[in-house]
Amino acid sequence: MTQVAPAGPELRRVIGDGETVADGEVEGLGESDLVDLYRSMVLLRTYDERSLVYHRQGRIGTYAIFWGHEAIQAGSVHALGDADWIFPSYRESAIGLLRGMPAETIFSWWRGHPAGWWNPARYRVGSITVPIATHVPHAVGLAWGKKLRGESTCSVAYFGDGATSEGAFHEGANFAAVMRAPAILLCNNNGWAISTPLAAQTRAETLADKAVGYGMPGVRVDGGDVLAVFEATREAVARARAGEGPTLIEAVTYRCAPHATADDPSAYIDVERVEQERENECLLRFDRYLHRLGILDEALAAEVRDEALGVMRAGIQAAEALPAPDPELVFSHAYVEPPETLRG
Ligand SMILES: Cc1ncc(C[n+]2csc(CCOP(=O)(O)OP(=O)(O)O)c2C)c(N)n1
Ligand SMILES: [Mg+2]
Repeated sequence: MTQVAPAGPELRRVIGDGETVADGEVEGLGESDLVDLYRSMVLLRTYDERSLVYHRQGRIGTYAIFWGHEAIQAGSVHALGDADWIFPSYRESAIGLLRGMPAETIFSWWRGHPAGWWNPARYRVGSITVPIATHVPHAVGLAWGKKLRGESTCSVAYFGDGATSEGAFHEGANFAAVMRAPAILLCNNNGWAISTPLAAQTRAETLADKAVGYGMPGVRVDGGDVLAVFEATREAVARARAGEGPTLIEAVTYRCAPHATADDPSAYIDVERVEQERENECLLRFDRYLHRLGILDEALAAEVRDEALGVMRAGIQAAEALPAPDPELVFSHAYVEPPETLRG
């Protein structure tokens, strides 16, 4: 039987704190699975930290930081099958790395280079969506289509707390429930929609509660606990494959970084809270858990870190070595007949 460490009335957790809260475990996850999960988290963390540096060096454009959200991304992707589809928002821009997408491709996306476009079918990863929540109906439509074809594939849409106030979220969630689409709606509740706090966003007590209105299960997990996210997603995937329809997962976390590199959060953020949350961030928690189990030591951690750094260095170099794109491309897929003002 799976054990879930009790901590907090509703938030599901597996990882303890090494002191008063005991560690749980997830049934079916062996040592090598745990190390794989760790590798994925380090890869994402390294991507994110390097991206901030590359932005400051002028090597990529405005960048949406996901520091502290790696557990949500890695935990959920590891619970999927290879054929299942991922629909990321800008906050999950590097999630394709977990599907074998080259770092070069994602760096190119942030550089505004066409080499950053990919065929979604190749990795089963939809394009990075900047308009809030518009990919929720896409993910649900794909899942429904797969169901109509008799395939057992499911899809996951990633979006934020702010997205749950959007019409597209409502349309997607309602449609998913009505059609019993094999979709997982994964909300990263990081407490902020740019400078708007959750309390100014909704009167709902929890975002998982919204699931009730659509007639689907709503699950609340600790978004800093990679194993809790994994387990909740695995259950949602099993429901989807069994024909039981969609699940809304609310992964509760906290945004410890600016919304994006163009944002100055000092005007609205609670600096003390950010410091507290940074001390309890997801990678550190999983790192300590693996140390307690005797699965991870400094040598392995250093090897994983170095490997990820190597991937990033090679990725940015490859992206920078690409020839400049043809400016005509901006227009070539936009107009059958370019308007007079654009004809040169
Ligand atoms: C349809 C739409 N409206 C407004 C915006 C501007 N905008 C960009 S990010 C953002 C906040 C989104 O917050 P949330 O859904 O919580 O995601 P997070 O940034 O926290 O990951 C807004 C309103 C947008 N990108 N798309
Ligand atoms: Mg948010």
